[in-house]
Amino acid sequence: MTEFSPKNILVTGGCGFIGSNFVHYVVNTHPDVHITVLDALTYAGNIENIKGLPEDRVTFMHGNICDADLLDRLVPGHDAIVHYAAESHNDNSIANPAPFLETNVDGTFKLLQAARKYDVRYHHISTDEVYGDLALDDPHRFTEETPYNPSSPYSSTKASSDLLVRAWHRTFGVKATISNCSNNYGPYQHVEKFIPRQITNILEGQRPKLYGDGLNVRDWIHTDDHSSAVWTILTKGVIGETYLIGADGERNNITVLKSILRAMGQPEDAFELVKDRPGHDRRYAIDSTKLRTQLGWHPQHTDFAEGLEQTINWYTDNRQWWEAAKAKTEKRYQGQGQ
Ligand code: NAD
Ligand code: TDX
Repeated sequence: MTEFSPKNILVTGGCGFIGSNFVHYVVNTHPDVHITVLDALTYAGNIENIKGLPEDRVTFMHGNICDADLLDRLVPGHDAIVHYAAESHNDNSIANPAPFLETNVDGTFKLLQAARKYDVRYHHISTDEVYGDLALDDPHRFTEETPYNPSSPYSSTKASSDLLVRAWHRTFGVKATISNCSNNYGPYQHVEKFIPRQITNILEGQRPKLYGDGLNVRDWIHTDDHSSAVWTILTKGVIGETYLIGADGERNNITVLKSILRAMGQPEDAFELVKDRPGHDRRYAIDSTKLRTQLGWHPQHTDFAEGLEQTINWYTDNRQWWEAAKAKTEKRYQGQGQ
């Protein structure tokens, strides 16, 4: 197998949670690679996430992936696009779906057109949510063969974008791969998401908020393992293929919350049950056999208790990073009864 060795990568959404962790990962592990970050700095993007990285390794471009003229200026000269930029939060997609259609569908369309026009390798970051959900007692997990069945405005726009990628590969020969990953956790995750919301609630003296009965299951993976998987697929993946990324981390929400409470010295029952999310997916579970056996990837950060403790320490030590966003986010949740 000949490996692809990109030297000049365009990373969209590189100021968000997972994108910025990928930028750090590449800077730390591949000294011969230059990265251009294209990010619109929405409420979820923060330039602080890539601050301090060497200027000769990382260039920042403030802009929107829906801007085709900007892509015409930016894409030539890059040998790969890794597309993370998205509206990423299910609850927001229920409150206001429009930006999800624009960024996730139209933005992906614009990037695919640019990848096609300039013949640039394209890797598409997607989610396990495109497959819908599983029952708690279902013995199966999602595989690359599972039919698409998204539930929310967010996941349906991600599913749409995946289908565009498949069509642009088949019809126009775009050199594309797709990865669908499970729930990530780690540093730089926006406080609207489950784990950071609960940690920062406790740090602010508020009780954590659990949706519904708290028995919904998510398949947790450390964001550094997501980064190594994406790098593996970008460099060794077969063009036109989809790879599922997961680290066998299934846990229900109440178990995760009790682990956070224990680790932060709180009683295990110090939380509130709040209104459930409409259409709330019950369980996600990834079978990542294809990625492991065909490309030789394995997760390294599978000690969840240790990863959680590091994440708690990061939010404890970086209050200035999240305090402003926290106030706005909780106001929004309050309006939704959550
Ligand atoms: P995030 O919301 O933290 O970051 C998104 C980033 O994209 C932000 O920096 C934002 O400013 C930028 N952005 C948004 N709209 C843009 C636009 N129109 N043009 C340019 N930049 C724009 O998201 P995340 O959690 O880091 O997710 C990144 C990607 O990974 C998404 O594609 C998401 O669907 C996927 N994903 C996320 C998870 C998860 O657990 N969070 C799991 C699987 C896949
Ligand atoms: O306050 C909360 N209380 C709660 O019980 C929040 C914010 C969430 N939850 C529940 C809902 C989910 O069952 O926790 C679980 C995780 O919720 P989110 O962090 O919102 O993640 P989820 O909806 O599972 O989607 C995430 O993983 C897949 C990312 O946000 C997506 O971008 C990714 O595609």
